[in-house]
Amino acid sequence: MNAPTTRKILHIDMDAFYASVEQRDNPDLRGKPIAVGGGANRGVTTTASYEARKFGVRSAMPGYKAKQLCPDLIFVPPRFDVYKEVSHQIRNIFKAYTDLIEPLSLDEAFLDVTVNKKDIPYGMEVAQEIMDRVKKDTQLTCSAGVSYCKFLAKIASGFKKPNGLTVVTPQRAEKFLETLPVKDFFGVGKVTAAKMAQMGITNGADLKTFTRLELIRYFGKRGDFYYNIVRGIDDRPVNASRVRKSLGVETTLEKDLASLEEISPILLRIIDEFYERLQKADNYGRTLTLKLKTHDFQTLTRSQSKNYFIRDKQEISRMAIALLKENMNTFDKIRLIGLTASNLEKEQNHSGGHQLSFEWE
Ligand code: TTP
Ligand code: MG
Repeated sequence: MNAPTTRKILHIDMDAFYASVEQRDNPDLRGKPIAVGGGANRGVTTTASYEARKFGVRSAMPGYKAKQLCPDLIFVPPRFDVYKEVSHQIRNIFKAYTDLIEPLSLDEAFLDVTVNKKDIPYGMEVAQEIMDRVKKDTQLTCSAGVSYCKFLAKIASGFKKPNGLTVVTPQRAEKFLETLPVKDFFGVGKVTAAKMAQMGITNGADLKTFTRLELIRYFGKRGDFYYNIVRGIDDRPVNASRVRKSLGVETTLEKDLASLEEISPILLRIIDEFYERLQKADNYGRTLTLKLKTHDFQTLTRSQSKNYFIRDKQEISRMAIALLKENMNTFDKIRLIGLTASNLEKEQNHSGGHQLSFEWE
């Protein structure tokens, strides 16, 4: 960990995000225990205000249970558009410092600020500036973790919530990890934590007594990861690839085709593949787009949207075939055909798509 190669990684996470937005926009809710979600009788809580958390109300808790724990709990329906708007605002603040931003959900992201647009030498200073700007622009607070790798930055951001800033230097990393309960390790879920407890592993120091091979034997591929992170080794880059906004399948035809009779069987094959793709991703869109490339390389796209996520294969088929039929007279011959779903359910990982644990594989 020589100074020149040491990265500066930030993890920024909004505090009680949906609940704080609701309390910001409705003064009557301030200082009160609120839960954002379906209500006492249906659905689960997406998140709770700090006042409600004192009673044990948590994310993903059934409404009736939350109400049992906190009888005065006020349920507020979610307003995803507003959360998305705030998410854009904070993303724009991040962009003033770096383009290496990896969003994990609407309210949370990794930033690599080793080299940053303002030439600020200390990660902690960047984090403090970002926290101040978030507060100023959104009237909301966030917490930040600063370290030399993603794993430690993520854990650090949760350390002094809300409105907290925690730095874990390379020098402090190993000691920090030794005392950290394994259940708080980012990437150790409940099942793994229970298995580790059975093996006598409760904190980082316990985990360290196992060899790499032993951990691989017990936990498979993840064992290797555990071996490394407990030693503060995590070289994963901040991955600035964009959040998936569409899912699609397309194929270039063996020869250019002109008639509905010729194109239809190919479209049916595409529909099969497309549907399989959506199922595998467990992600569906509200918009279906038919893409055609003409023999002279013009791209035509024709879309249809619904106000719900289109999950039914027959409906997808009907829509796709109708889009093709309606547009048969817009080209002579085509050389490529494809189908895309957009306005995806899990576009931004909110609600059902929230990323509760991190994936290493
Ligand atoms: P988190 O950052 O996990 O939680 P939070 O911001 O509410 O609270 P904290 O201060 O502990 O960070 O999630 C961000 C938002 O995502 C949260 O406000 C609501 C939503 N969410 C769900 O919809 N379902 C869930 O299971 C979780 C955990 C969050
Ligand atoms: Mg948060």
